[in-house]
Amino acid sequence: MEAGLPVNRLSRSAPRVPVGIVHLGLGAFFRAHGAVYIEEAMSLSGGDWGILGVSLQSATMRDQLTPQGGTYMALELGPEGEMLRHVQSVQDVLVARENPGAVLEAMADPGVRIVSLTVTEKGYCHAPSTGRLNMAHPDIVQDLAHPLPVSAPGFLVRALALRQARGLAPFTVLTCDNLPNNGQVVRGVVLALARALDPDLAAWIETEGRFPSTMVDCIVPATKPEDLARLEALIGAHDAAPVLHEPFRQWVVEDDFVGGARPDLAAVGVQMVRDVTEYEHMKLRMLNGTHSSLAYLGYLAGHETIADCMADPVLDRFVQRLWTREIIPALQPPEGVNLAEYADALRARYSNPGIRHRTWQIAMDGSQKLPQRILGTLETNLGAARPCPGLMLAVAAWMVYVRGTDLAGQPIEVKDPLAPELRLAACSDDPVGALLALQAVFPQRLAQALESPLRKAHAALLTQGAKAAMEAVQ
Ligand code: CS2
Repeated sequence: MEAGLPVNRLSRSAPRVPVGIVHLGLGAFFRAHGAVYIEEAMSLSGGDWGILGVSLQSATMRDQLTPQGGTYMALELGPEGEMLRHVQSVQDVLVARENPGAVLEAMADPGVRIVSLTVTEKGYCHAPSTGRLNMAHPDIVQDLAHPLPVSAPGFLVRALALRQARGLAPFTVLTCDNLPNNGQVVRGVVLALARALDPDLAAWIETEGRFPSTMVDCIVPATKPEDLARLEALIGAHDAAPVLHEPFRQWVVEDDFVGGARPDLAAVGVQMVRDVTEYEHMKLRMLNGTHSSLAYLGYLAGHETIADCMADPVLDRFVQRLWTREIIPALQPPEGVNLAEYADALRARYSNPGIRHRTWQIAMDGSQKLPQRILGTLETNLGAARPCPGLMLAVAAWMVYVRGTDLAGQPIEVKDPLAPELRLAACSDDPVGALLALQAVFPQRLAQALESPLRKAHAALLTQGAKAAMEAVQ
């Protein structure tokens, strides 16, 4: 581009498609993953599966995407090169906080047959240690009292109520968040809220509703300001909301949709299965479990990104040891999957230098992530009397991280819905004991068993520092 010339804005080139899917939580992950698969499925097999994106809180995405006709660029960053795609499956964007009524009407539209979600772990308003709806959550308290909701469970329940009242079939609820048994979790929170509002509605959802579980995978770091300039140089137009992602992607979906209505996902490589549990466990424990371990330990060791962690031989060895000695032995592989090969592939994915995935970003919301990513593996290993000093060190690193100061005394910006409680506990005279007492994170039975090894790991971190403590793990 010559300096001084006005830069065009990215605009829609493909015709609009009728909306069949409302998606709650229009973040970078869904735009790089589900929205692309759905677009590919429509172009191969047709179907009215246009997406209406909904941001629950912020207007930013709507403000960025609307002038571009809902479209954006997805830039794939591979070790062998880059690939660009102009994604056009999102037709329109609404902001729930500004106009909850319009979102409910959209969800109740007869053409809509799927409501998908990426609202992050905390968006389900559940207790991470039990998976059950937290009735005392401020958003749930408000959604019980007011017909216009603010929470994701609130929108699902009120929209399903409209559909029931209008004699329509329910939509399929397709959760794409990194929770174990994510379909069961969302079904549980929806039914709990519906029961509290209207038992007839709850009974209808229980029999007619469908909540397939899914396993989703693609590494999509938050888009950074420098990425916008890079995209502009590549395409010669301004895209306010591009997404950057790795080449690898996987989507495993339980094939259980209301009336069988869904895009032809199998045609574009989505694995349609009867039961997703083993895939979910594998991915949450092997990928997300080591991601979180590297996030806390890597941050404390001074590493900015996952790729930086992998370039450090101490962390590279440490993460391989986590897979082979602690995580794989506690897993049942999905049929036909070799977990050692899966670990090798993860190692290569983490090392991709094109992907600048910050440890700080992954460290966010640890209270919502630890149970399914790490504590489940610890529990299985404790039951089998298998020591797991590496994962203990990772949990201990989280305990240091959430106090809000690193090992050199520098401040950390801790993002977590429980941040104030975590900080109080982590800064008390007995940080390990006080954090283990948080039952929303640690089930009581597990807290007891974890106490002594965690005290040891925590002390090792404080006295030796992160890298020496990782090196000492045998
Ligand atoms: C990451 C995930 O931010 C995080 O917590 O662990 O977003 C991870 O990149 C994806 O689950 C990969 O599929």
